Amino acid sequence: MASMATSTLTSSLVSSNPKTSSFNGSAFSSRIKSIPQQHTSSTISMSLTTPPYDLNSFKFQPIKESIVSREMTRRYMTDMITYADTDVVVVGAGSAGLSCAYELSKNPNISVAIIEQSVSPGGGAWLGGQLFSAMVVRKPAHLFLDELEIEYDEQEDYVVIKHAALFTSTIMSKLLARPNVKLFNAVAVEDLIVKGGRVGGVVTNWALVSMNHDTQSCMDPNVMEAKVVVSSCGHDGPFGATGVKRLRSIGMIESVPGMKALDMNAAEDAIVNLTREVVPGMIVTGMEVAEIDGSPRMGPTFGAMMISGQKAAHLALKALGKNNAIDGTCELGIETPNLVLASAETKEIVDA
Ligand code: AHZ
Repeated sequence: MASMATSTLTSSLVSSNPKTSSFNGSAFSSRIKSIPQQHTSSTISMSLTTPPYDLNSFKFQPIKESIVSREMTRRYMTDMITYADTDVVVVGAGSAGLSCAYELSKNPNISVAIIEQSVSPGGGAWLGGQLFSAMVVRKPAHLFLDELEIEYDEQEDYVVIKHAALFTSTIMSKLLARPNVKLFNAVAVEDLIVKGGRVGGVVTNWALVSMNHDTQSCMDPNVMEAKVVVSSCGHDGPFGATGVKRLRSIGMIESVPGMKALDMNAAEDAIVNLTREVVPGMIVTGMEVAEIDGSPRMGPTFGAMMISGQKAAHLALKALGKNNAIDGTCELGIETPNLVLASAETKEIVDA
């Protein structure tokens, strides 16, 4: 697979001897330090009462400014090389995109690049609705919260997380710690790569450049090839529904009618049911689904974003020829490190 070739390239960059290279930074392997996933209350109180340093005479280790620059540049450029050809690109890091990327990242053999135009990933999921904090999630989507170990106030048919930011920060912290995931924030998807009727990746640019094309002479974009693209750009707005609007303008789908007026009950079921591979190589999830299908919006209930994201991940696994919950070849919520290819036929498409 091409991603294996790039991994080899990456590991040769990564393993370059810092003493003999011009980078003068630490080898990447030195940054990998295992951190316990869960703290018991006793370990937390211990670390609060016995810090390993003295606040009255605190002094940092010295550093050279150029090393800081090189550490950041080397890692980012290495990520760009690694993810120039990736398994799945997720466009948009809102609640749907993050849920999709989290589910996909459970398979350590799949590389996942998340592209988010904003500096701040999370989309609309930092608040519950309007400016209120609480996030309402209708059952049975609370099972996804159980998996993420997010606390909630349980009611008969729904649960309430005390602050939407608790969901967003928790899923992000678990997702971004995984070695097969890279978030490229402040980067916008401007276009799609389409070959032979199949979406084969995305065209990217720094978001600030994308927003200022009319003030620049031509500034060409970059590209990222992907075996599967998941579009989770949310509903219409300055950047919203980018994926499906582009599919319409290049004639790959007929229309983008836009989301209909609010109906929570109809909307959430519809979003999950309509989450699908809309054209070969491109899956749509979250509120972007409502744009393409003209289904209602749900307003401030977030369960459909999570489950639509999960479904998009399993559709992507299916397209990659991996075990998935759509075919019933793996279960939801289970990490499946030793996946086998589902069919020789899809393997041929994926490897080609
Ligand atoms: O910045 C966007 C946001 O973070 C990002 N995005 C959009 N276009 C992009 C592009 N390149 C890179 N071209 C792009 N990033 O996509 C993210 C979308 O997140 P969101 O929270 O807006 O959408 P979602 O579908 O994940 O969640 C929708 C939440 C809503 S909207 C709603 C209603 O209006 O009724 N109800 C809910 C629960």
